[in-house]
Amino acid sequence: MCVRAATLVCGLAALARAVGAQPPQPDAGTLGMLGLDGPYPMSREGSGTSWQPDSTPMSGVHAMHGAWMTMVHAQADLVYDDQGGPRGATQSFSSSMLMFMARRQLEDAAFGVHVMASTDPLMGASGYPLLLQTGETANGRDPLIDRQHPHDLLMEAAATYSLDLSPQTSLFVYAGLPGEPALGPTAFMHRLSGMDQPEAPLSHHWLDSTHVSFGVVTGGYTWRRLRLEASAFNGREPDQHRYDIELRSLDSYAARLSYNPTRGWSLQGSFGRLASPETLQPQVAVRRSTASASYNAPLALWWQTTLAWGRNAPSTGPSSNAWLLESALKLTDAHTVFGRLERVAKNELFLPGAALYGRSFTIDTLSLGYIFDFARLGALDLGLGGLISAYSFPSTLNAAYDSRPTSFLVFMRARL
Ligand SMILES: [Cu+2]
Repeated sequence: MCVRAATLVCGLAALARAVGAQPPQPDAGTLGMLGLDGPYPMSREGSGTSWQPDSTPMSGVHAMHGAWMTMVHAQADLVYDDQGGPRGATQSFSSSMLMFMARRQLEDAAFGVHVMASTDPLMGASGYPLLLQTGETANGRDPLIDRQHPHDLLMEAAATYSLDLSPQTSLFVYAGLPGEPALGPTAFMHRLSGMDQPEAPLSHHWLDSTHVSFGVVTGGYTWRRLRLEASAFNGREPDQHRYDIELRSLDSYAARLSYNPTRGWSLQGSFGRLASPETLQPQVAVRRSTASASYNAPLALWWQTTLAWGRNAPSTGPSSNAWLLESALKLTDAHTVFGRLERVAKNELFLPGAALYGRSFTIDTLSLGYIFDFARLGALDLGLGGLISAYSFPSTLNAAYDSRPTSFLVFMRARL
């Protein structure tokens, strides 16, 4: 191996072997599948190159085709959305995600492919109503407010190559167009604690909004339960044209340290500098810091909880913080309960010219939901769910939002 690999690689390997006494064999978890980006259980891999706890159950359909292992995972929600108060709206929409992964074992390396697509653009450029949500644009001129932008048709097209230096040590590279840089926790629709919830978190643009970045290159080093990785990426948020591929320079960078101390825990801290994230304010750079912990409690079928913090420090204007506590508990094959509690400081709730334009408000929101998986057709689970959200904010916002708006969603879900 050292003949092929660089001296630095061999040096790191020797160091890792020296530090990690008696390296055990790779732990492939209960299903025996190894990750795309390193010799650890595949269940550890979240979105992009992020980690979640090793004991996270894997969904989807797995198959072997010669030296290739493939996995297909899909989810589609048909949602009736009723957001309360004067700024609320009702809308029916569907959101979906189709994920394909493939892994090929090489002699002491692995090659992996991630492809993810979504029919979200069909809901229209302005997405769906979501009270107090901000971020991105529908027309290239006005910011979206009280609405959640749709995701792009192509959410990820990435390849990875990981080189095993020892049974527990590896190097990897990941390149995606689009892809997800090493910034933030596993994205909300991929982490177990958040994927049952059919709406995006209000903290999306503090924690995981870079999950669809048009141009990402990441390199990293994994030693046992620790990973250090760094990315160069295009930090501009996707534009309103949701069917295209956007080409820009890799003007932004990020680095993340991930640690899974036990099978039930996953921790990460990350920092990134987004050179010009917003189309509408291209002159503003943002420094983003995030930290998160996810925990799988050994209760019922599974129970995952995530606590996350994110901070955006723009090059002009005040910094803002977001907190998220999110949990989902699968009691039986049929019954899942979930919830999300967030605190976010938002200063983009009003357009220029409004009296409250530019003012920052601390928003608290709590969403609680339940889904009943009533049928299984082959590998497909069909469910019916509901979600109710309540908010708390300064009374200055009452004229715009009412004092106590409530919102609800009902949805049908198919999941592979
Ligand atoms: Cu997103």
